[in-house]
Amino acid sequence: MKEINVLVTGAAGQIGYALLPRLASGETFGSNVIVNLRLVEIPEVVEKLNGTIMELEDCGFNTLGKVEAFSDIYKAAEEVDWALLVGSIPRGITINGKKIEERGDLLKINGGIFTDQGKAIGSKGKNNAKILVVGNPANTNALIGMTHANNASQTWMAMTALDANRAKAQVSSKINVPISEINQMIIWGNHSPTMYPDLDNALVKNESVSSIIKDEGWIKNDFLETVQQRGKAIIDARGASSAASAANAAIETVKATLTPTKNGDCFSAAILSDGSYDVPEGIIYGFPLRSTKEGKIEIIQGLEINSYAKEKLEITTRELLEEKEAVSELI
Ligand code: NAX
Repeated sequence: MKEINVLVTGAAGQIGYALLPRLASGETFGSNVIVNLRLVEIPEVVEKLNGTIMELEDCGFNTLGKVEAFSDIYKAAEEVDWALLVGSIPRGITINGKKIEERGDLLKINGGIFTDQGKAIGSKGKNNAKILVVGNPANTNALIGMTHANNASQTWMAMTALDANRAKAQVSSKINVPISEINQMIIWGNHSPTMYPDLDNALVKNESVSSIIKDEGWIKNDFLETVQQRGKAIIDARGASSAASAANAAIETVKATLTPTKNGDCFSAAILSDGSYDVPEGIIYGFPLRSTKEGKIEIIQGLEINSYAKEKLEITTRELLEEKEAVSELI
């Protein structure tokens, strides 16, 4: 059987807990692929992974290979095919007596983590490895990691699939169609409240979702705000951030890259801008993506962006350029 090596950082965290069994079970990479898991945690937490490893063993998955715990990212990154970078420092944590509240401080601290992770994956990971950054601020973390990886054969992405799923769920209940009938749900820009979920290009049976809904007020206000603020609403309701749905979105992103995308659909993730849709090059930006039969990931071209959407794309672009500026010493 084929074997692959999958690295997961933040493996003892809540997303990690929901993610690991699904990576190991055969659901993600297929029932004929052995998955070796390389779990990474900070030194203070790495011991806890022994419990996670015992649980994974006790699941009895046929497709689970070797599971190892690391606190050294350079050792963990050896020969990895996939890296799911979930670990990061949350806002509000106290480091060296200082409470980290400012977005700028958070960007720099997490940026520091992604510098080393990038170097490790770029130098030790396999050529053609794929990297999905989940830890926030995901887009800018991915930019830092990719810069330090300096390995053009590898593909760095930041996760926006959870936002796309949240948008689909809202549309599904608004117009009473099954989620499976909603295609081409694009999340443009940053994984932050400036993201733009695009209902003009989203399709149900090849018809634009916005023209089916015919309720501009709902689209521009209720829908947009619900999707943009969904992460906060979940924290307020359950006292912890999204975990099962975030893990699910990570699994779906991996699967989307492994299966050719059907015509009239896309998957959502942020990748390095090549200037498509007038987005400046050099930022990691949410685009409509397709994976090809050859396993390449491409930005779907030629979609129409109306003037309202253009404004929204510019807002999220501006935020990403500001984030890039805030971490300029790291890239
Ligand atoms: P947890 O706090 O439960 O777990 C994070 C884990 O990462 C901890 O165990 C911590 O020890 C570990 N960690 C920190 N620094 C590390 C490093 N340098 N190397 C390895 N491990 C490290 O957070 P969890 O709820 O699992 O969320 C993880 C990240 O996902 C957060 O940054 C969160 O903001 C982000 N999210 C991103 C989403 C997205 O759609 N892109 C949605 C969900 C989630 O909010």
